[in-house]
Amino acid sequence: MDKNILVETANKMMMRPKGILAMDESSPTIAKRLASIKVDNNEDNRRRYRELIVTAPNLSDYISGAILFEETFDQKMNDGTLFRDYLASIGILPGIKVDKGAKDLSCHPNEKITEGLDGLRDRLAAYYENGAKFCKWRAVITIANDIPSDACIESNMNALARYASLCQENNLVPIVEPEVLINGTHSIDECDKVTRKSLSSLFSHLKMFNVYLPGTVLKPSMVISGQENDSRASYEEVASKTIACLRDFVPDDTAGIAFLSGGQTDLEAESHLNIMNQSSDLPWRVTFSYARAIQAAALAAWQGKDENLESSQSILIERAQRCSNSSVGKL
Ligand code: 5MM
Repeated sequence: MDKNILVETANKMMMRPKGILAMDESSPTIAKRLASIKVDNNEDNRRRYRELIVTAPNLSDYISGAILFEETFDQKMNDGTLFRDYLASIGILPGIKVDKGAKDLSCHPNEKITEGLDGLRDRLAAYYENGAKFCKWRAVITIANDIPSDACIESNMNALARYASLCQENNLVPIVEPEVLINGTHSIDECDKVTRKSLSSLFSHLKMFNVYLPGTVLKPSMVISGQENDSRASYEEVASKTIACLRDFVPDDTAGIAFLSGGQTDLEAESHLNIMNQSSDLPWRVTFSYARAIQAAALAAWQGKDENLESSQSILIERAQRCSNSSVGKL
């Protein structure tokens, strides 16, 4: 592990006023996204859509790094350039999602465990060799009756720590993503409790595995009411409870925080981030690593048609710019 390389990469990822673009939808997820616009889910259409994203004019003004799915990491654009090389050429760090997805947790109905540790060391060495600068692994925590269980939280946080230490051994910055899902009727206080328990467990596992925090980026969900809750908390309450929770569990020397949007509307995702960044004394950089809150409107505008390419790219850039402004509290 070379700490200087890790810190240099992490600092570039957290550069103001930028954030990280998540475009690493796995095969089942990209299938849903393309189905939503009635476009066939084949390799060429996945390439066309992702090429639309990375070639949006001036993307690198707002985006420091892009998380790719492994297919995209090894894929060529229409002119034969590898996506990963193109991103590097425009000043966007290429990263890769390395988990193998959230699978059913044995004997724990409705709970998931993220898989992908077997063989990970060799895969990481190859990704680094091929130009990846950082990686991502997502753990999923569901709030419902009697869940999450300790088994779900502990096993997922242990896997995140094992993944993070393997990344750092290969000079790749790990993005650790413990997502407490927004789905459900739970209150913001229930979300707060579960997020606290998850972050407490995560940072104790990271410590146990000697993960170097200045070379680690946290990608958390916000502390927020469930999507089906009848009286959802205000933007101000989400922002203040999220920051209070992070202050209690995230050590100051962590490289930075880049939120997922998790099904929030575009307006919610940008407003929450903007309010959080209006406090001047945060110990870490707090930015975004959104997928849907940057891509959704552009995807809907594209509809798989070349004639919609430019208008779709303008929408994508507007979303990226608004998220960038929020990441410095200037929306
Ligand atoms: C883009 O989606 C990522 C991969 O998820 P799947 O394995 O389910 O396909 C996901 O980890 C994403 O990076 C984050 O959730 C951020 O995306 P949102 O849409 O929540 O901002």
